[in-house]
Amino acid sequence: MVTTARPQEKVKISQTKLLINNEWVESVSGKRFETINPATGEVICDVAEADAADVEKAVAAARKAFNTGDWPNMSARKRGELLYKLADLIEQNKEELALLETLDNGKPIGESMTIDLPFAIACYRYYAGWADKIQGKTIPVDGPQFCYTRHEPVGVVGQIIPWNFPLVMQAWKLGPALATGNTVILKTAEQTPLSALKIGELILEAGFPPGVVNILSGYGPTAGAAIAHHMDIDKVAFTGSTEVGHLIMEASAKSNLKRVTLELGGKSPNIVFADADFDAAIAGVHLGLFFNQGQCCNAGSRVFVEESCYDEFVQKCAEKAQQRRVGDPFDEQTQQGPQVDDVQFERVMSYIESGMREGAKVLCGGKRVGDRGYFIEPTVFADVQDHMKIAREEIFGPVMSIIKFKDVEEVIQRANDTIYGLAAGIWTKDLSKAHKVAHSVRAGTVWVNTYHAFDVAAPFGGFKQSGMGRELGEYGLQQYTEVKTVNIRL
Ligand code: TXE
Repeated sequence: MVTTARPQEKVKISQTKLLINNEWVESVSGKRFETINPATGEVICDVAEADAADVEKAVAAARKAFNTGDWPNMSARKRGELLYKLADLIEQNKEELALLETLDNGKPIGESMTIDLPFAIACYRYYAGWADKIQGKTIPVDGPQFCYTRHEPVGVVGQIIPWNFPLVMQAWKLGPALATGNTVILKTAEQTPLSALKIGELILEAGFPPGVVNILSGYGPTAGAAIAHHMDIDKVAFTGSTEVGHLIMEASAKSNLKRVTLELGGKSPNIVFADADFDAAIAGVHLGLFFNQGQCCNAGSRVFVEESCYDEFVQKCAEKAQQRRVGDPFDEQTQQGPQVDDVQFERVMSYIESGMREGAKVLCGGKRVGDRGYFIEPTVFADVQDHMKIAREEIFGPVMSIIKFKDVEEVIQRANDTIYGLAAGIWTKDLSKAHKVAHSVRAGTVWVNTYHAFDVAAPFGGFKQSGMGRELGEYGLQQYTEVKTVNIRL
């Protein structure tokens, strides 16, 4: 049952303009676009719509701030203090931000409050701590020479983020970029511009100098493409679809060879061996797929289950999915809200139809919930075959595909038979087996007897077409610095 949300009554929207050079401005074109509440399909408000002309203005501000403003002269420790201050301000405004996030994205308020906000805050604090610890090396070269390296900021950075974790993605991008001394043009996803604008207000309140952070709401083919093609942007960091990831690389190649980091799609295997803790595996597989309405790049979307426990496991998965509480994201009991928009809703429904057409067995779900908003029943397919579309393509919705396997070697080979390589899960009590599979799966993160276990200190990113580069942790910093070698004849 979907109850009607009355979110507008609870949420304050204080900002809808673009943030350029520490000023809130309308777009050059004067255009605005609507952002929709996915729980109802109603318009929340409209926001200024950036395109190439606004990107131009933002790049000029970011370039000035990088070359001549207060930013390059600021001590690294002071940069860290600004990031700590921003984290504190986010914490003070936690509830307002969580409400905005739930309104614009549709994720359950309980998750916005206990997962997204704490994770974003932790990320700013983590990178605040790194700001004055970015160090090069002294290198023992031959001859009477003194050689050392400096890790200098890359420069003006364009960051393009998706809608599935708007605040968290903003933190993953801004935290390391600012800690290392870059200036930023951040473009949010057109589905979810609101929480980032509130962060913009807090960035001003914290006291970041003009031009250091510029925030643009806008569409991909206009504002996003202008960033990717810009001749004066030194690096672009992108999170989104693999399809657009290809376009970003191409734009870099055709423009100024700007540095590119990509965090893209996935079709991650979550492998359950018969010797696993059965209940823990059921819970882990459920969370691995259904968390965040299934809208996770690292979702465990191919559930491989060993033959000897397959029938019982499949039945328990369906029972658990049926118990999932779908509904008003502002209700604290809700576990699953709507998909983010009509496009994603249609896309997920078409994958469900394709699974049925190709002969997978629907154990539960498969239909829309209610008659307004973009809610989909938690859906479980069993007897999925490797060649089926639902086993090969990223669905990005609450649709679990369960696949049977016989032994370790076979499942490793099948788990790796994908263009993606973002994450993997393994459920077993056998330590040797866990290590063997963990080392054999071609994925950027492997979780053993857990799933979605993120930490700001642990790197995350993809093998193969799931991306390039790593975010989070110390590894994430490397993507935001250039190494300079200084060699002095003594
Ligand atoms: O992604 P897009 P969409 C996957 C998921 C989903 C599918 C499509 O499978 O169903 O992608 O989602 C900007 N130049 N992921 O259409 O288009 C866009 O404005 C520059 C996985 O939302 O890739 C937004 O800011 N930028 C994923 C961002 O790219 C462009 C998260 C993501 O949008 C652009 C989201 C262009 N030509 C979707 N076109 C993950 N890895 O977590 C679009 N954008």
